[in-house]
Amino acid sequence: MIRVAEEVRGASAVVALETTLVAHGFPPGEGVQVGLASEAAVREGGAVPATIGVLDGEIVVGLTADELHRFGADARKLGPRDIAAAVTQRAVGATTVGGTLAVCRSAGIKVMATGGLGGVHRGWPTPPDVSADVQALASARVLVVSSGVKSLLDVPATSELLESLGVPVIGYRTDDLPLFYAAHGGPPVSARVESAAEAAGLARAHWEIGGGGLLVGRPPDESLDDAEPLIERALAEAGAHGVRGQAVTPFVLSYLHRESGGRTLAANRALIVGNARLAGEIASAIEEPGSRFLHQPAVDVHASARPKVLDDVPVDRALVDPADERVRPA
Ligand code: PSU
Ligand code: MN
Repeated sequence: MIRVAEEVRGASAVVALETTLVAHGFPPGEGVQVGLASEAAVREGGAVPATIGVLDGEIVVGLTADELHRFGADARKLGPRDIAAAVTQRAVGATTVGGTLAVCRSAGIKVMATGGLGGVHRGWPTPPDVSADVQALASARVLVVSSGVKSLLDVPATSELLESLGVPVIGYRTDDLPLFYAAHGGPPVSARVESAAEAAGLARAHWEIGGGGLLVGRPPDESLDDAEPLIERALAEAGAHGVRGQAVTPFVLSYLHRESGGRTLAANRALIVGNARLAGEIASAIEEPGSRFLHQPAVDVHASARPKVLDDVPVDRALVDPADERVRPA
């Protein structure tokens, strides 16, 4: 049921890429160009790209360029719940971040790149729309590089949900989560890294202690700071047209691309390709022996979690009865 391209099978450092943005994130024809440019960027970063989608009754890990051209606007959008149906019904299926992560889990791929993660929609619980991307990320041992979460969402609520689910939100050379088009202004990240190697070390440490997915937020190189009023208009327009569920993102993106005179389109393309390059660098660094030890103090969770007053208490006693120790310091 899963066909893994030969080059992907033989590679140690692999970056998964989704097909929803190819099929539904850009005007016809342009998504494929963005997909191919992302693949080239992964290679520049030092890894092998594996673009994922469903074709002819198979989950394909590592689509060829010819196959990628079949992912047009009529492709089904596949979250994790939709993959099996697309396989058995032999549909052309474009995987979202969540759908791609579900495939990464079975294929053993550790890094993925995208534009923006899905999350909690504005106005929750009306509509009660939370992207399956979030749960998929929490449960897959995959590091996702994005420019934060999609700007049309409730970004602070999505950040809170990621914390609840134990997903580290790492800022790549930033202290706050990028807002997709805008480089800054999101909620604070849970840790900041300065390099791909540092991100790789942090991911390996997270997985060593049994953790699942991680989000690395990379700010776009050129910040588009005036998109917000346009996003609000796009969402109002979507509501007025009764657009719901999986159709919201494609509707809003094409509205923005049209109304901004192509500025959001150029920004979206550039940030996706930049994220793919960084993901390539991180994937290749993850495979370096010893990357876990590059920044060991930053992941010494016990040291930072222990209350100050317990600093001199032997570790085993501190763990047995910390509350008691606080009253009667040793
Ligand atoms: N970000 C983009 N373009 C996109 C998406 C995100 O720049 O097309 C897609 C991703 O595939 C993401 C999906 O997984 O939107 C989330 O959709 P939903 O909110 O319906 O789960
Ligand atoms: Mn949704």
